[in-house]
Amino acid sequence: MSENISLNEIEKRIIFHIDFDYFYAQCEEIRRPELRNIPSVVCVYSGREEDSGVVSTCNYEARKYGVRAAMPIKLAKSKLEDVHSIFLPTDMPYYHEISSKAMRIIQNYGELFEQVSVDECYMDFTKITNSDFDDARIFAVSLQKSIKDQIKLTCSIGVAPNKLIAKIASGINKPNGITVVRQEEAKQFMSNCRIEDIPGVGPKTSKKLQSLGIKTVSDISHKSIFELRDALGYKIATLLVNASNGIDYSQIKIRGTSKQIGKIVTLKKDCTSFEQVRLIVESICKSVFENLENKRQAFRVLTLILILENLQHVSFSKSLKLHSASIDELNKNSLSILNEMITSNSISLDIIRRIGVVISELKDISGQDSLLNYFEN
Ligand code: DGT
Ligand code: CA
Ligand code: CA
Repeated sequence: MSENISLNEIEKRIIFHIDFDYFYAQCEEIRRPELRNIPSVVCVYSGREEDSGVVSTCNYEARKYGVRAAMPIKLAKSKLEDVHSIFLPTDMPYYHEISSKAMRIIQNYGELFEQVSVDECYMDFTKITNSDFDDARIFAVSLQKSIKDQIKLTCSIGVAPNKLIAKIASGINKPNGITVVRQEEAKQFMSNCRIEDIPGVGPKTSKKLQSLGIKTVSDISHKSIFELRDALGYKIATLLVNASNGIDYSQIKIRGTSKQIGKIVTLKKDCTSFEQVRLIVESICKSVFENLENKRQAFRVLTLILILENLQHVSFSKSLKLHSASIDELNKNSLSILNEMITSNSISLDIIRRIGVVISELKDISGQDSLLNYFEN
């Protein structure tokens, strides 16, 4: 999880973009399941007159009648005048609560995580899948299922070699869809997109491109950055030429407390005793701890991840009372969490395929003489 990754590593990445379906309207359905089969519309009322304001979002039932985000409420009502439908005001604190729960489930998968809005995030699944797109698809299914089972929320997932394509891909099979675009399909995938599908391309850029005779993503891919630079500026020209070739170097931006250090290993052979599992966990902890020591940091939250034979994913997190930079504490807690996970889920040791340890809520330890046994005051 170093900051400077090589080109080779960039090419092997597997990035997920996860976008919750018809988010505010779905949140309303979660607490009022009777809304599920009727068109429901969540609105921002301006308060001037009874129906003044705009549609914030609506469920897919309402979309069948042509209702869309940003549409005046009056127009939406006229589209739904012959059907039984429901119009509701937004309840942001409640949507944020659902969002936090879902984001926590996603983060528990234990890799690099970046939340971009209340209903969207990116996650790097390179390590956990060993850069294998078939495994990634199974993970996407499992992730969708975890969120659905735990909070009844559906989402759509784009799986791709970079953030740009993952973002576009998540919008393709909505709702509850998964779209996988492999590295070798990236350029072809982009050539099937419209220029406006590229995030960051607005009507202004679109117009400028038109005036240069550029109408499709494919047209852009035949240009050089140099040719587009004068009309669009270096930054946008670079973004567009790269994007049209299926390339995007941007990295997952880890913010604040979501910074974490983790390692997941694939077991070379089936484990038959807890002793074997213990040795593996201790060696993972050793490597994670070395990383922590190098960064001169302490951790507070510890997550154990088990990936089973069928790629089912079991994880459990524990928050320590105080920050710690002790390898003994890391070992001791990892083993007790693991023991608890195995027993409470009745997991037979021989079906464990991968084991991961992730520490998070990291904190710098500056001016400490010894990193060992460091505790926050
Ligand atoms: P989708 O297409 O299934 O992802 O549907 P949404 O509703 O999740 O659409 P998205 O992802 O573009 O937006 C996420 C939330 O942001 C959405 O539930 C409500 C809010 N939102 C989106 N567009 C607008 C808008 O034009 N005005 C307002 N006030 N809120 C919006
Ligand atoms: Ca959404
Ligand atoms: Ca969104």
